[in-house]
Amino acid sequence: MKDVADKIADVVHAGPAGGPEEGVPGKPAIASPPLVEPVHPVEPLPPKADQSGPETVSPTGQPTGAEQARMAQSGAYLTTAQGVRLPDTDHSLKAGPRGPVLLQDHHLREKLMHFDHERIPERVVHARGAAAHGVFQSYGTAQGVSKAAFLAQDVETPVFVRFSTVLGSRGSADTVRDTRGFATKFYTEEGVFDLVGNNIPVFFIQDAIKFPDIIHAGKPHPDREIPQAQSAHDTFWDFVSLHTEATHHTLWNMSDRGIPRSYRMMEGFGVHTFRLVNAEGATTLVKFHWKPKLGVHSLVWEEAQIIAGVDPDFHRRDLFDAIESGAFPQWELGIQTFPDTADQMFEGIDLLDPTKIVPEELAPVKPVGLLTLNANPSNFFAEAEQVAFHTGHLVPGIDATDDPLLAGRNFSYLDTQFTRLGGPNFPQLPINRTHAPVNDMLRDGMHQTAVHRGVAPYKPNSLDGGCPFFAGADTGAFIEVPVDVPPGRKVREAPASFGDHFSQSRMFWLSMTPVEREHIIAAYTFELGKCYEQAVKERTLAVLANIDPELCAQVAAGLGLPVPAATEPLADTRPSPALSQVGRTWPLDGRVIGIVTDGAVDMTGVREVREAVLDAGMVPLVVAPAGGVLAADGDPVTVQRTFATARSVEFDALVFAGLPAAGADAHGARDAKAGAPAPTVGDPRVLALLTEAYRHGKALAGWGGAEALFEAAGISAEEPGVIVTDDARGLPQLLELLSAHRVWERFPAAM
Ligand code: HDE
Repeated sequence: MKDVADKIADVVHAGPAGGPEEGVPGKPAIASPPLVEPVHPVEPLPPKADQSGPETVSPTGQPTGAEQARMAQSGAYLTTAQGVRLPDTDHSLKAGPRGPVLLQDHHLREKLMHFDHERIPERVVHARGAAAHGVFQSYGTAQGVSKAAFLAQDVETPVFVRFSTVLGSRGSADTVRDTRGFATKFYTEEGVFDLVGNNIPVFFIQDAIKFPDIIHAGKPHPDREIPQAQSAHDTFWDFVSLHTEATHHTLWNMSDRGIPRSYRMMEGFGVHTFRLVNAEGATTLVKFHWKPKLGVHSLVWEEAQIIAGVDPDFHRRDLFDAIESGAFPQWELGIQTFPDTADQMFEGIDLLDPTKIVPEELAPVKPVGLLTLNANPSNFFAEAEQVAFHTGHLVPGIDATDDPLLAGRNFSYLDTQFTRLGGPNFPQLPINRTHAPVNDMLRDGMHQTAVHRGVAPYKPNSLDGGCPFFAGADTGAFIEVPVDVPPGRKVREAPASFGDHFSQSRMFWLSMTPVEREHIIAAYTFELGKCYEQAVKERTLAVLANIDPELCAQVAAGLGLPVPAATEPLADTRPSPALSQVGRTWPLDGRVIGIVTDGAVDMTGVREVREAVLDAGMVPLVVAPAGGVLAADGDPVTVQRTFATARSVEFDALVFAGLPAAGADAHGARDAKAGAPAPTVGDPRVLALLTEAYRHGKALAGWGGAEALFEAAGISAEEPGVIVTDDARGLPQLLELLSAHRVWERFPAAM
């Protein structure tokens, strides 16, 4: 593990302060281009890793693999799009150096034309995201319930996963309070299967027809187009307080689940109930879960807000750095299975209602395979931006149910790709292309890149020898499972069971630990505190009264409003402990430890802590008054953050490594190399690091002047989560604290 963590430390930077290690490891240094190109360059060598294999085309006539890569970029000369070599791209063609630009400059015209069209519409929802390639290794444990080939024993399937926020635009911050998307494309041997899920297991609406309403309400106000990527505004709360089926999802958003610590530490859920079909044709209803190996962890709200300013790309960077360094994030895919009964209910829970979960205590999640993300996109646009997910991309063995939300999604996702990707041929884009042979008889259309062969793209035909042929009835997809369709009349109505909007909201609330409840209360108080409309706040309080009187009373107190009475009897429901994120311990891989030093007093201690952090699979970042390399007494120690560039939110714990004790020369001491003021109890930036980390429930350790520093910040060395030792030996205790994610006893000091 040490190697991996060491690499993360390097990737996680070098950073702005970086010394000689600055830059992205793994990437060869790019030499500055010569100012004057040689007049007669030698004939370029083939690209370094020559991927040109035998020329291959897919069954649809598209180039694949190496051939495809060659089409993107080849040769060492700059050319036009037509492949004509260019001697100059810095000057437009003019009638004399000061003369007018000439219309005949095709290179100028082509260059600007292409640039002007570089953007495609961003996704109408989930516009902001990050993605990675990986592999799914199946355990074979789902074989009994699904005949899907990728779920058979020990099958390895390439995957591409895109994580996202929902409301913000493409350039918005990562750490906003929002639901997160968790969409996975499985390139199975039987075709593409997309599992397009979220990090919250329920949805705001039960019927797809309400999707534009909830999204219009959550997006910025139409007149001012603010706020960006926020739910803390009137239109959102107006809608969810009137449309109470949104209560359960909104409560999850207001919980710590709305501000994940990392994409690597999020659960994922398919949300809807799907139907599995096994080789014998027997059906089982199922809910999909992704369980992160690193556990489920969140930021605290103040941390999330600060990060949105100091590092808006926090989640994107975290995912990229982890993968780049070899700390590959992993999730187990799990399934909850239910008998496929005529009523599609389980223990009184309507399986077709996407605002409901089935508690894990009632239906355990059985692991069926392991997802490992092991490669970053090599081109963000081509992959993360152009990937097109669709709930209708199903393979034999997995089928949709009559969940009305899922039905609407199956209809909607094709539509969005026409606008976003410019036509019906988006499945031909490399990232969307199936790894199974394609012979689809779909032809022509905008951006057709395949050169189809044959003369008879219709069935039946004799001119192409009847080709392509049908799959056997038991192997093909979209063979409808012969389930009964309930008889009924055409109505615009929902079943009565969909009318229960509060019982599971109450279950969620009751399942939270006290500290998680505090966070929920603070979140509602903050969000509603940002609203202007009194009626909206009052109506939301009335909704909260139907979840829990304490929740309602506390939020009302925060808003300075009277506590309304519940309009419905409180649901008699039992908690589901599996919903809480607090109380368990988790692996520490990839956690980031800040080691704050003055660069002079105890460099041996700094080295020891750094080593121990690496040994534990975590990432040590040395924080010093100025950048560079500290080498006062032996092996050099690279500074990754300076007091100017460090902010507590980047760290999971802080170690104050032998800083000068109080009373030492507070501002006069100088770092030997950089000549910067040494950190002492007096440095306000060190105090800010400390007090923020304390408020956010982070473990703190130190020796030397640490105790004095803690005291100056009003933090007693006796408190939980504070470790003061004589030297660098406090680390084992620190690791124990970290495995619980935060020092939970310290709340409600921070929210
Ligand atoms: Fe989506 N959703 N959605 N959604 N959704 C899109 O498709 C839509 C819903 C989810 O990383 C869009 O390609 C409707 C539930 C994710 O590319 C769009 C309805 C869940 C992503 C769309 C829903 C999701 C999307 C926008 C109600 C969780 C990002 C761009 C019927 C289970 C995928 C695009 C990515 C994206 C429509 C409801 C998850 C517009 C109409 C429920 C993770 O087609």
